[in-house]
Amino acid sequence: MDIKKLNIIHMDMDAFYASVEERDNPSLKGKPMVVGGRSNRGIVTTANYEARKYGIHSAMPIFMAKSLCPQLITVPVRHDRYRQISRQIFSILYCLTDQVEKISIDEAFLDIKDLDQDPRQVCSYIRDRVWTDFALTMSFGISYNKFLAKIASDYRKPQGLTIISPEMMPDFLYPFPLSKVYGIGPKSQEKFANIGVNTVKDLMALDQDFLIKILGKSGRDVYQRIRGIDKRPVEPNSKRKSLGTERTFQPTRNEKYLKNLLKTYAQEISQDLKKKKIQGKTVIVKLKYDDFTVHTRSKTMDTYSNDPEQIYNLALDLFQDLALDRQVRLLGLTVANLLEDHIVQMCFL
Ligand code: TTP
Ligand code: MG
Repeated sequence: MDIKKLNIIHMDMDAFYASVEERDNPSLKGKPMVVGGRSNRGIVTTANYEARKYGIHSAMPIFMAKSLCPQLITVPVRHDRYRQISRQIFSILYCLTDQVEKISIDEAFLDIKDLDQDPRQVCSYIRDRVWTDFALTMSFGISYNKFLAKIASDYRKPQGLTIISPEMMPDFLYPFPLSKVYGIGPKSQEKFANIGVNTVKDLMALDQDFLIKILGKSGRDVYQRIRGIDKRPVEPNSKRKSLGTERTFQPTRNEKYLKNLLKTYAQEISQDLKKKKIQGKTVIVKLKYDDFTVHTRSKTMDTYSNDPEQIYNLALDLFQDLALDRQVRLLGLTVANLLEDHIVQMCFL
């Protein structure tokens, strides 16, 4: 098996809110603790792993958690703090690739196809970075689609790393309870249990039409996913991909005019990037000739920049690479491959 074909990673932080609280207040470490409302009427958002040994879990009322473990410590929720740390963790992911799909505050899919690296090394890089910077741990799942990568990250926690390769399918999933299969909610689980279907292996024996009867439209997805088929791509959360400008004018071959225009563009784009606190790595020059043919040239720099000189110099190189053998009616300049300033700084520490 070619390990690089396993290009989908699912990452999930371990006991996220509780771990952030332990990090900020180390005296909580090693003691059963939940994050949740101060009053007994509140509910548990999450429990640290010590508290989980008592059977305490998310969404359980605090009074019930305390009855299971009288010495339980409860810590109030600090959403702003978790969001702040989450943003920084995601910054580390964006340093590696823009193919990041955020699923929740502590969970993401990555498609690392373009990195051309061993996924285990990518995970270990992320793990080390997050540990060094935030003293927090996470679990990873590596596979060839989203469904399996998510199942894998949940398989061994905390600090887990599980790989599901095509060779391990479908046997690997056989013992899984239906609660682990995305698309089968508690009500459907009950319906299946009534007919003696409790595991993926049991589910495998049923045909697609039957699954559709019980699960509705998602029956088809479930039928395919347990067989290792999931075509959903990693969908990066809509982030601005590029910033550019272009103008159409009276057709011309005046090199000086075009170069000046390029300089103006570079200054405008640089100002815009600086205002938005972002930097770019790729510069693209576009020319439309009088006959309406469009030619572009692009180049990626070694480092991110929003400096007007640097953008202009590279744009000029690219422009000179394009022939001025015909009249030009449009000139465009774009800076792509964008990253926020604070992420750029983190990436190159
Ligand atoms: P999860 O990733 O589901 O849980 P977790 O990170 O605490 O633990 P695990 O190691 O099993 O991944 O959720 C992430 C955070 O979201 C969690 O720390 C608290 C919050 N959360 C709630 O507020 N309510 C809930 O019901 C759940 C499940 C999570
Ligand atoms: Mg988690």
